[in-house]
Amino acid sequence: MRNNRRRVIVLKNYRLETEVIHKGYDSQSFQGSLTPPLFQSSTFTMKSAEQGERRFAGEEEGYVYSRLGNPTVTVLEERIAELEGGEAGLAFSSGMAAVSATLFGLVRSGDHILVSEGVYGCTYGLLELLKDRFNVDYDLIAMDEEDHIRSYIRPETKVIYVETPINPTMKLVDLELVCKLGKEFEAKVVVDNTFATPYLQRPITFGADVVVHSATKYISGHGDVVAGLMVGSREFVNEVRMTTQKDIGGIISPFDAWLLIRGLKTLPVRMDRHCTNAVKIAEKMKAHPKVKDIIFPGDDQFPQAGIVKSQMKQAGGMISFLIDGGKETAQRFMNELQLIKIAVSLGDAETLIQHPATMTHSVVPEEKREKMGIGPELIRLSVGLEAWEDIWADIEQALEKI
Ligand code: 4LM
Repeated sequence: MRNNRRRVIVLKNYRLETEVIHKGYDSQSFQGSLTPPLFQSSTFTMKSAEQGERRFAGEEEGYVYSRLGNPTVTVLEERIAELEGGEAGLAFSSGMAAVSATLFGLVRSGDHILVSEGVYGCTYGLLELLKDRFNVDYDLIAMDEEDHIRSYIRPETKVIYVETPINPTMKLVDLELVCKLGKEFEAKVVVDNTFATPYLQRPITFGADVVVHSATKYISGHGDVVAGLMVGSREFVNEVRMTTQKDIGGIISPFDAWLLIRGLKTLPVRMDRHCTNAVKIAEKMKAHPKVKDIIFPGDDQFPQAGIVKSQMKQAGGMISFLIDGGKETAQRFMNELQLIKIAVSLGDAETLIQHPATMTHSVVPEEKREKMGIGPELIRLSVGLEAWEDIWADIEQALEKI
């Protein structure tokens, strides 16, 4: 059996804003349908038993079964590969399916993973699972200083895994530095690009080997899909497709792929709006006496402003902030909000707010959470697409009440 994907006409040399709309799809191959058709089919019929044999033997291209490939999913995979600047893409049923299939594809028992000092709570859970059940060790470390990173690299270090910006502390990782060390020590660099998206940051252009996404977030953009994506070399993507994805099975449904193709078309315009709204909200928050601190890469006093400049187009739409008074005050503030929704996830049209210590990162033990910078005062805001004045008015009225 081999990778059974139908080839579509490949468009070349367009800008990202054009590729999000056209890449990986030729309408004339699909009876002129402007939008990619939804192939809502679990399996694909063969003309003959011999054709079935040839396809399973990998001697003939063509779709076989939707766990191995589906024409709607192929459009999405080719599109995300182009946007990230990688050779090939792979779609999954969730961000965690993408993260787990990638790590299972890269490590073996006895290996070590070096991880940025902070990752999404379930990624932390996966690292613990790998450690407990499969003897894969890991270290969560600050990746600011080259010597510090070097001191943690061992002969068994096979992967450097980073989020940048980190969820939810908004710290950044210098991708050029990390990729340089990855090459030197022959460790694969995996970057979770969920918060930035390829519109704001393209890790492969800095030398990263693999990019993963929770496509549930900005890539979908509409809060109606849970999905994941991965981009890397054709060799690695094919290997994952035919091993850790095929045999563990975390594939995307054709309908969810179709929704992501639709969502991607507006990614650049949505991201511009998320970013400009976030700048406005951050400015207002910073000036408010009840806000103790904000952590926002777009703030001119952000300690890693140099990294924003060197590797990001804009600072993104996520703001973390602290208000005095611990968990109770944070929760009281959230309960006073009227327009802004209390919900995990991010990158949707609606502004969302959550309390990482008790929500997305509650699985991380308190001591490690504190080390990552996730205390009870920290609140995470995903700035939506509404009028920024309305978002701010809601925050302001809630702050007045605490
Ligand atoms: C959240 N995040 O933070 P799925 N990588 C990053 C993430 O933020 C997430 C995932 C992977 C949140 C979900 C509730 C940086 C998720 C995992 O949820 O499996 O698509 O992605 O609010």
